[in-house]
Amino acid sequence: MDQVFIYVTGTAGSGKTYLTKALAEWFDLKKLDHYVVNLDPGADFVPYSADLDVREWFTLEDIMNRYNVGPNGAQIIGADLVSTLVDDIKEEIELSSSEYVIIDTPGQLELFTLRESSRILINALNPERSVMVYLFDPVVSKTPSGFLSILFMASSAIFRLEIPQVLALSKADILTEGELERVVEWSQDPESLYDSLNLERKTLNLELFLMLREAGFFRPLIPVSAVTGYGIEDIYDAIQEIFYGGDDLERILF
Ligand SMILES: Nc1nc2c(ncn2[C@@H]2O[C@H](COP(=O)(O)OP(=O)(O)OP(=O)(O)O)[C@@H](O)[C@H]2O)c(=O)[nH]1
Ligand SMILES: [Mg+2]
Repeated sequence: MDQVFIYVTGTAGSGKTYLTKALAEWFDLKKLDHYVVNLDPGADFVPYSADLDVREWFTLEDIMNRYNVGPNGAQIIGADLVSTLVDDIKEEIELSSSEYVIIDTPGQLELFTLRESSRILINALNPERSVMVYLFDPVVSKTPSGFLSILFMASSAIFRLEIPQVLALSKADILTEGELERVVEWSQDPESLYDSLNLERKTLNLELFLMLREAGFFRPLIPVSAVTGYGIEDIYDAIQEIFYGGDDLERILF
């Protein structure tokens, strides 16, 4: 049986770690065998029990001391060091034989989406059976230009990692019902976003909008809350749809 690798990604503080916990709890509840990986060497605390934790090899502090760099430099070195551990990581995960592997990625999005080490890891584990859940920060997403910027970042992650993506609106519990509906509508009906952007009167935004729409980057956002558990099952369903729904992966990746 092929394992499914779920990479939880998104900008700093968007809720990756708590979504990882919520997904793991949901899999527990449904008695679905799963394995949880923390790839963030800078995490002070993780609220789930990690089956594999990069901090077993090194922490951000170790790197700062050893290479005499600050926290940002250490994050970059940490991301690159992960690529040297790929064989160990792969071996441990394969030993588990869990069907689902949930991977919590480092704080800053660009560390995971832009560095070559992520590609090395994804390719070593199984690029054909990988999906990224991309979290939209709710506070940024509730303005039209904020939404567009995040969609742009999510789209750039597809270019870099070349794996299918499930878009989720995190911390849905902190938005009002009206805000939630509006943001979800923007993702489902690009014209409604165009109208909202038009009110902001920023030409560059409209250009970016047209480019993303033409390229087919608009996909429905799944609202989720790691606090209430809302939407977690929808994420699972979307992942199932990608791997078992009979859709051609080429089509999902354009
Ligand atoms: N209200 C609410 N708060 C949340 C939710 N998910 C996460 N948070 C809070 O948001 C903050 C950041 O959540 P994390 O899960 O640590 O975010 P992250 O993306 O892993 O953060 P970094 O790894 O530091 O980039 C924490 O204080 C969480 O308690 C949610 O669904 N609802
Ligand atoms: Mg985190």
